[in-house]
Amino acid sequence: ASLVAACGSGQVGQSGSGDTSNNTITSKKLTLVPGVQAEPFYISMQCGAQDEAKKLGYELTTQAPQKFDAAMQTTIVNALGSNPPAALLIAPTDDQAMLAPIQQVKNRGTKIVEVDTSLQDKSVAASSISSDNTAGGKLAAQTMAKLAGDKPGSVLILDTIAGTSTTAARAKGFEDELKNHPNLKSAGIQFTQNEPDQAASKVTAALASTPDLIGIFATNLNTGEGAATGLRNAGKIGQVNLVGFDASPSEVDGLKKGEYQALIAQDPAAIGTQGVQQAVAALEGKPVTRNLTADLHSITKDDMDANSKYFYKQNC
Ligand code: T6T
Repeated sequence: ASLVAACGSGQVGQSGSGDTSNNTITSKKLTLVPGVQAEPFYISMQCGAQDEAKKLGYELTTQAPQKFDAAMQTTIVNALGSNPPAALLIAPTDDQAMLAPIQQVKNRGTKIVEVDTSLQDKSVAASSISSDNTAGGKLAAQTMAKLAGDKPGSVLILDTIAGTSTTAARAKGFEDELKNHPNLKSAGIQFTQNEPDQAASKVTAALASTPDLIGIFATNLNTGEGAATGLRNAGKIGQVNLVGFDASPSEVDGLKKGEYQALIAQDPAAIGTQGVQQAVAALEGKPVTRNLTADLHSITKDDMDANSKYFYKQNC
């Protein structure tokens, strides 16, 4: 586990754990635990969260696991125990395995806000902020159908790791929407462990086993980067439509080069901003909204210049 320093500042003072009498810690300390370190989606989220925390007079630190991995994230969450923050903003890497460690932090008086991913158990967080991932999957399928025109063919879905709430919802939204486009057949969902190399191998295998493969839906930036590699290796760039999720610098570069035909961009900075707002509302006894959704945007090469505000950042 390591501290993400990409966005600078955000160091906390040694404020004590505060008064836990009415089960709320009264320090001004917020901690953000993203899914993984040094990734443009979470860096952009951190930038939004840090700015908002500063504006509202709170101190936000970020501690991110080296990999998108529940065991690594658990170690970080458990280590908060000795000096728990007033609120924890977290993107749970597993919708079940992260329940016990997060619940333990909550039991010590910390308010819990889910950002991006969420737990299956909806009783733990005070608020959850994410994209409407099911709608994002549907939007990806509609985009894919438009790209394919009337041409019939099969479409492969690349998911990340079982238990990731966001990408599971995107895959389901995509498959459900495919039913409205009878020309397109699902070639199934493949898990990639969120590793670009595995995504590339799954694409190589699908090209061999599915001669009518017409499109690939990559449910996040790592699956997208791997899919682009797989298509490049097979000389199939532009012949098989690649619709990706997210808008990392490398995906945006791929869109420009024609490796991707479309990207569904999230607004991670808004997720971070709203996460802090809800955490502070919970701490200050103000009304809290249980579920908030951030906007999504489908971007193609033709409109990418007009949509550059949705591209993710490498640093704040
Ligand atoms: O797509 C984002 C995030 O929404 C998802 O939960 C995990 O993957 C990303 O971080 C991109 O890699």
